[in-house]
Amino acid sequence: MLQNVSSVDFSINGDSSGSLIALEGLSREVPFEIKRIYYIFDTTPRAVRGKHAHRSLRQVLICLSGSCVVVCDNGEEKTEYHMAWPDKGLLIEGLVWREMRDFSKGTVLLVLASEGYDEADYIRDYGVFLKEIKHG
Ligand code: T46
Repeated sequence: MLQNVSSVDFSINGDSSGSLIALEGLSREVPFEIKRIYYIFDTTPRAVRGKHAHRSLRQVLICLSGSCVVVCDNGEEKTEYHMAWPDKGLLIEGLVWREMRDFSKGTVLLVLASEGYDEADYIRDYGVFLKEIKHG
């Protein structure tokens, strides 16, 4: 695991009729107040999304259906996370460049975010990302 990236297991409430996972903000699973929820779906097989970092946003990514790969990069090393389980989240905090790719058909990637949408929080240029990592 890279620094600022961690995997979180969710408890499943299940019985013979199916499963249910409940997530609340400010909990072990989601250690921030949830201010925004969005989901990515209808992706094409060769799509590569993300390609940015966030200055202060904290997020938990959950692959509800299908599968994809999230590549996280801290400017020195990259780690690939295989996402295919609705009971596992990927918590990303701090300056981490992320890319999402290898989407299977029917993938739904849910994201819980600590803040509303703010384009000023995005770093979309990899050179700028490296500079901010080095100089803060
Ligand atoms: C992230 C990864 C995991 C909005 O209007 N509101 C929103 O809350 C979001 C997230 C996006 N948008 C607009 C901005 C773009 O015009 O939707 C369009 C697609 O957004 P973007 O190209 O940033 O999507 P991804 O899949 O590359 O990245 C998203 C999040 O933006 C990002 O925060 O970490 O998912």
